[in-house]
Amino acid sequence: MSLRFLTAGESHGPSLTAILDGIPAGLPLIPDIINKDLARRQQGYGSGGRMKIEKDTVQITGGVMAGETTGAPIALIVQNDDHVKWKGKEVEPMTAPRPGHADLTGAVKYGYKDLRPALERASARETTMRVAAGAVCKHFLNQFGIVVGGYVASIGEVTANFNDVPYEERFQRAEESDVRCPDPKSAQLMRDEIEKIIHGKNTLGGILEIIALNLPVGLGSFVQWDRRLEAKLAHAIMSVQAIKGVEVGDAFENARRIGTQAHDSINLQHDNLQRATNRAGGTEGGVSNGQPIIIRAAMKPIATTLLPQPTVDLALKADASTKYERSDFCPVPRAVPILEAMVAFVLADALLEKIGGDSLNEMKPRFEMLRKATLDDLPMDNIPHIFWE
Ligand code: EPS
Repeated sequence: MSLRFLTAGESHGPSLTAILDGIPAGLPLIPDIINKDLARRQQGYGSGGRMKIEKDTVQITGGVMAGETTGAPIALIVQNDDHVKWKGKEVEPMTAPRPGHADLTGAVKYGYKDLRPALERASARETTMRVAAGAVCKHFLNQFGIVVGGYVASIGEVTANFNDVPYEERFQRAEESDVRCPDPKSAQLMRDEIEKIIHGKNTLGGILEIIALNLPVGLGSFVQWDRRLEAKLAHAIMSVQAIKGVEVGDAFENARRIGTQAHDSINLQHDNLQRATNRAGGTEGGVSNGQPIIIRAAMKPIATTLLPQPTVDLALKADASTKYERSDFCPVPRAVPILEAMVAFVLADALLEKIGGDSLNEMKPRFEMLRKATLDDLPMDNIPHIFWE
């Protein structure tokens, strides 16, 4: 792995931290680039009350000098404004685990005597730092013309229809919508669904699409299982709280198609190899093929519901109902920048693995020299040879 990042911090602790290690020197970086995505993560219809308390802004405390990365680990900190209300407070014991959350598995695994430590670290509040680190990765990819964007494709039973809309326009339209859906008609229906769910004291999930454009051919590899690009993408996406499924391209639809209708035929346009479709979603053999990367992720309705759910109180040793503090009703729109961040991290790492370099100046000429899917770049010997001698 060329690029690494770790996060630390609790949902109601003093602050959240990330260290992003491996970004080359010479990338201009100011907090505003990160703050823009942090603000996006805070917006979306169906969010809970916490987002009115927090004004997530980043402090860059390492790896950037005079507005440019130095090649050293980038250290990022975001304060939790809500912490002052929690510091020194006597909190109620939490002994009734929420089904679907980390409360029970956390207590069994770590032997907690109260469920709060599991809640505090498993909380999606941690995604603040993924977005912060991911914003740096996105900005790094932008230097090579690579763009990562996303939007909401469905919420509950409402599925949007925007097949004819180009990707860049989808991203733009999504940002104008408080449910991050590029199709205004469906966006209204999604809003109605969320409103119903808020009144019903429940939660709602959905499907998100994350797209990467202008990627070179050749990121990832088939030579080893852990180097396959879609495997790394799936891992990163599945690591996000409440994401329970991931698909690359038409994966599930392809499972119903016959072979000759499931792939993207290769044809020649002048000297370039072209595709009429992108059912593969931008990877073949674990390697990027130059087509847009298309990822779909399924987010479950989150586990914290205002409506009580059956559980067991571990202190009373009896059947009980879940207790509610505060949470989102539908965090799907807010998850767009989080998944973009994870995709950007994987792609930035794959690009660094492919061309390396300690500075942006070293990388740029290497990037320009990458082989493309053209006849000129693919000379074949075209002579018989003896196999395995
Ligand atoms: C938050 C995400 C959710 C919020 C959290 C802030 O996390 P969780 O996975 O725990 O539901 O509910 O805020 C709170 C826990 C709170 O005190 O309201 C986020 O994305 O910042």
